[in-house]
Amino acid sequence: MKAVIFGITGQDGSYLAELLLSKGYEVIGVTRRTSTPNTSNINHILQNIVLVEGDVTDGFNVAKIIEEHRPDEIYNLAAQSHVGTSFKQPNLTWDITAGGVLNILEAIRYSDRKDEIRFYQASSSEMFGKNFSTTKGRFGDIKFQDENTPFVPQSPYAIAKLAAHHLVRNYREGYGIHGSCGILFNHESERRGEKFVTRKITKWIGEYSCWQDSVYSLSQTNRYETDDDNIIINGNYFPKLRLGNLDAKRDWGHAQDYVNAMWLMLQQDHPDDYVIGTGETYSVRDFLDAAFKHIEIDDWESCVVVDPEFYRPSEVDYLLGIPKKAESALGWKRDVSFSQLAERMVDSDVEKARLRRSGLQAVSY
Ligand code: NAP
Ligand code: F7E
Repeated sequence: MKAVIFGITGQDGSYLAELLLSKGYEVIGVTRRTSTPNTSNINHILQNIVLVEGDVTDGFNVAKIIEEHRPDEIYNLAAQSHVGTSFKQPNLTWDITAGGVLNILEAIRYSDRKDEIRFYQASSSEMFGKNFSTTKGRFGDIKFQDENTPFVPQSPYAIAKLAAHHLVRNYREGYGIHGSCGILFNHESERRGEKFVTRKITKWIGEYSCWQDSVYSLSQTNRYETDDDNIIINGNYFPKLRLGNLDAKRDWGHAQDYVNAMWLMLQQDHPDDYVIGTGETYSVRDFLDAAFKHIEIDDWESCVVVDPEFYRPSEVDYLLGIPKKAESALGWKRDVSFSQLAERMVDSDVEKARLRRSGLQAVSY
């Protein structure tokens, strides 16, 4: 089997490539030209995959890649995927996140292998926006989202994703394309982009914990104080962690579990859309609790500054995905819990910070 992955350098692309290689696939990864290397997530598998240069906004290029490589499966993970950035660069977000999908669908539609190709589109829980469904629980109403919850997107990113989602449905119904959409709730990992809130937190913890060890080791008598923006130990300054809305609630899983769902969707005879989530929701505060607890800090409030810079013009307050359909139809289940996720991310970032400080950081070519 042969698969093309658009977005292979990202978090999900790298885990999906590993999964497909483990199943014996030939993997073709599409990467954009960048002025400095950005293959750190896939350096360990570069020998086993074929990388081709491409950009989903270039329709001719997309069609040529599909024509030349003749894949059985195409996974579109390419996107301008940062919600905050989508408010600052809405046009770019639209071109990549919506327009890019149209380019892939058109290439499949006109391919002589249209009926053989199976297509996965990375839809998002952000499409639900402010909306949720409710059900009666033991202690009152429970709010959740599933395949029947109507979409009310709240950002240029979510609107672009929803356009793409409807395009896939339209090409499925209109042209018989085998296209499935995974409506994935937040999933994170040791490879998560550093500007997403979980990784921003764990990266800060990694750097801080190494800095703290090094300044404590210089003196017997330690003096810990803080000012508005810094933590000060023995006269050495470390900038506090600056975050936005700490009350937003998300359904956070581990990316490794979620790429398995993508593959399972394309193994079905009939294309369909599936919600992938954990059925649990936690606030940014809860993530801070879990992550700081792992390095034995209870009062993370003294390390964090709430900065309006990181607030969004419109926020998604509450996400909790019910993956019942995926569990019963695909046999999908997640393995990594919320606290395991936070702990794995902290451990990885502490280790990375140690390597950076000791000058042993892995070099990427
Ligand atoms: P990510 O780490 O930001 O990866 C995005 C990938 O898209 C990167 O490989 C990036 O390449 C590539 N890309 C961006 N613009 C491109 C373009 N114009 N042409 C070709 N490639 C382009 O995102 P992720 O977390 O792995 O998520 C994968 C997909 O799932 C995305 O579509 C995202 O929107 C969606 N999604 C993510 C989540 C989540 O919680 N992670 C949840 C729901 C849906 P560069 O390395 O060159 O930037
Ligand atoms: O924000 C709040 C922020 O940027 C989570 C993408 O993968 O998942 C992701 O989108 C929450 C939001 O992820 C900061 O306001 C507070 O409420 O980590 P995030 P996201 O916006 O949920 C969905 C499913 C996708 O599809 C997307 O591609 O955290 N928050 N302080 C902050 N967020 C960021 N980034 N930075 C902060 O300083």
